Parts: sequence; C-alpha cells; structure tokens
Amino acid sequence: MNVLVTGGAGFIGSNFVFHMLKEHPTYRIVCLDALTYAGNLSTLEPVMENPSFRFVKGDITDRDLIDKLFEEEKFDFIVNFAAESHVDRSIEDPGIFLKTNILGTQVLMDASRKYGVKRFHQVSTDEVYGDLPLDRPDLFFTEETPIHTSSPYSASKASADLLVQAYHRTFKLPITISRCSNNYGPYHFPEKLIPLMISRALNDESLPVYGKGENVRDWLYVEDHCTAIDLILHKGKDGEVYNIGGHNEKTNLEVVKTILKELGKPESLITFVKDRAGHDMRYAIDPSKTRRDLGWEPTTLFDEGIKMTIKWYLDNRDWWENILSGDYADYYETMYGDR
Ligand code: NAD
Ligand code: TDX
Repeated sequence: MNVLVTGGAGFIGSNFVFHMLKEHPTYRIVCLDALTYAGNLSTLEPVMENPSFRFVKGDITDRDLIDKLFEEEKFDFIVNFAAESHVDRSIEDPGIFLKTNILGTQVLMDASRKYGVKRFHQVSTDEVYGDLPLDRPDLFFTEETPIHTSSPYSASKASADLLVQAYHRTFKLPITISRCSNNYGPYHFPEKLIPLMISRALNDESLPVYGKGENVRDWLYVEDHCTAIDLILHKGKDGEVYNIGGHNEKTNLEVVKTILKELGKPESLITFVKDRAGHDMRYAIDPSKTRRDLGWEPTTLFDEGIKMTIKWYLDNRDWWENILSGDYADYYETMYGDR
C-alpha cells in the first residue's frame, strides 16, 4: 500500500506517520507538507532515512505539484491532515484558512478522482458541530448532529467536510471523514492550550486562561486518534463519518491546574485574560458508532496521558525551545535544502 499523509510534519500528522511505519512496515508512507509555521521537519528526523518513507515539501493547493506527485506515486490511501489548525489565528486572519482547508481539500480530491484511490480520508474535527451548553451534561455530538460552526477555522473545516461528502455523492469518490475531539501528546505546537501552559509554566511565565476558564474540552491522547484513523482506513465504509473521542471532558481551568500540580508550580501563575471571540463552551463527542462498527477503543485515560505528555516536554526541551526561538524554521533549508 502506498499512503499519502498530508500535513505529516505537524502535530497529529507526524504521530500518524510514526504509527503507520511501525504498524504497517510493508507500506510506503509519503508525507507532503508545506512546512508552514506549524510544520517542523526536525520532528520527522527519526524516519527521514527509512526506505519506506519519503518527505515532499509542497502545498496542497498547488495543483501542478499535486498532479505530478499523484501520477508518480499511484497512491492507494490519502489521509488529509494538512490544515491551518489554530482557532485564534483564524479570528485574526481567516483567508489562509479558507484557501488551505477548503481549496486544498478540493485539489487533493480532484487528483484522487483523476488517478483513482482506494480511499480519501478527511481528518476533521468536533468543532464542526458547534458547542453544547454547560448545563446539559447529557448532550453529546453524534454523527447526526447538525453542522453549526462558530469560528472561521471550524467553518472552513465544515465546508471541507461538505465538499468531501459532495464528491462522494456526485463523483463516487471513496471517502471517509473522522471528527475527533481535542488531541494532546508529543509534538503539539506550543501555541495550543496544553503545550503552551507546560512550556510557560516551566519558564515561570504567567498562564493566560481565557474568560473564566470554564469552557470544556474533550481530550484524547494523540495515539488513540491515530489508531482510530488506521482502523477507518482499513475497515471504514465508503461515505461514512466517524466520531472519535474518549469521554475525557475537563474545564480549561482543571487542565491548567493539573499541569501546575504535576510540575510543582504555584497556581498564582494563572492569569485570567480577555475571552476568545465566539468561544465555544463545551465539546463532547459520542464515539459509539466508531466503537460499535470498527471495534475502536481509546487506551489512554487523561490522568495517565497528561503525565506522559508533561514528561515528553521535560525530556524534549530542545524541540519546543527551538520553536520558541524560531530556529526550527531554518531546519529544512539547513538539512535538506538541496533535495
Ligand atoms: P498542525 O497545525 O500541528 O499541523 C498542520 C500541518 O499541516 C503542518 O505541518 C503544516 O505545515 C501543514 N500545512 C498547513 N498548510 C498546508 C498546505 N497548504 N499544504 C501542505 N501542508 C500544509 O495541526 P494538527 O493539530 O496536527 O491537526 C491536523 C489535522 O487534524 C487538521 O486537519 C485539524 O483540523 C485536525 N484536528 C486537529 C485536532 C487537534 O486537537 N489538534 C482535533 C481534531 C482534528
Ligand atoms: O492561551 C490559551 N488560553 C486558553 O484559555 C489558549 C491557546 C487556549 N485557551 C482555551 C481556549 C479553548 O477553550 O483552551 C481551550 C483549548 O484551546 P486550543 O488549544 O486553542 O484548542 P481549541 O480551540 O479547542 O481547538 C483544538 O481542538 C480542535 C485544535 O486547535 C483544533 O485544530 C481542533 O480542531
């Protein structure tokens, strides 16, 4: 099998590349990534010389490049992680979110149609369902919950989902979509809540909690997301949407306090700051369909996963300090600029 993983130099994509090379040693894994501010090629260093792996620097919106790559590689599976992923940035500047997340998905699907693939898998998010009220803990997002977006980011991901479903209905493109809750774990870019709080607490810097910190997110350890996508690729039904989540709901304040406790840092570091515009209150995934139809089970509880994650950030200070200093951006040119 020849698998294209787009966005594989980012957080979840890189974890998925490692997962696939380990679990399917006979497969060829090609990673296509534009190395935006969120892509970090040093993350993929351990596999760069692996004969089953190829890295291609390129943009999913670049039709000529995508066409050439598909013609050359004859992919079986496409897994599309490539996206602009940070909600706050989408509020500052929505344009690039629409270009990458919607038009990029279209370019990849056009090539998938032209060259024929066994499966085009779109990695989507629980944010397409909007949010749930805090006083209704009985409510969860199912695959039937209507799309109802809040931020330019979630609107762009939802638009892509609709386009993917349209390509299935109209062109019979064999697709699947997964909608996952908030991920955490190794290689998470330190602009997102958990790695931001770990890196700032380690430097004794203030921890900016939006609003009152009451918003609830449903956290899933990244490897559990990877095992779900692997199962969907191999056993999922064409045209289906699968929710992924592990019922690990926490308020942001709970998460930040847990990190401080684990690091032995004082709660006085917490600073309440202006709330995010349009801030979703609660996300909560009902993953019953994925469990029932594919036998997927998450294996890492939050209490255990957050300890593993904090240990990873302590053991890999170079990785995030390089990001904070901006040095990571030169890595590709220094190491592979002549490829
Ligand atoms: P990330 O920002 O860490 O990584 C995104 C990667 O995509 C980066 O390596 C970046 O260089 C690459 N990229 C961006 N624009 C590109 C383009 N035009 N062409 C090629 N590559 C490009 O994101 P992440 O957190 O790993 O998320 C990956 C996917 O999973 C996204 O589609 C996101 O919407 C989805 N998702 C994320 C979460 C989460 O909690 N992080 C949860 C559910 C779904
Ligand atoms: O400094 C902060 N302070 C704060 O209180 C940051 C960065 C975030 N927050 C809050 C906002 C959210 O309620 O923490 C929560 C988590 O924020 P993010 O890490 O930005 O994630 P979120 O907005 O929930 O979106 C994430 O999950 C769904 C990913 O970034 C998306 O790509 C994914 O689709």
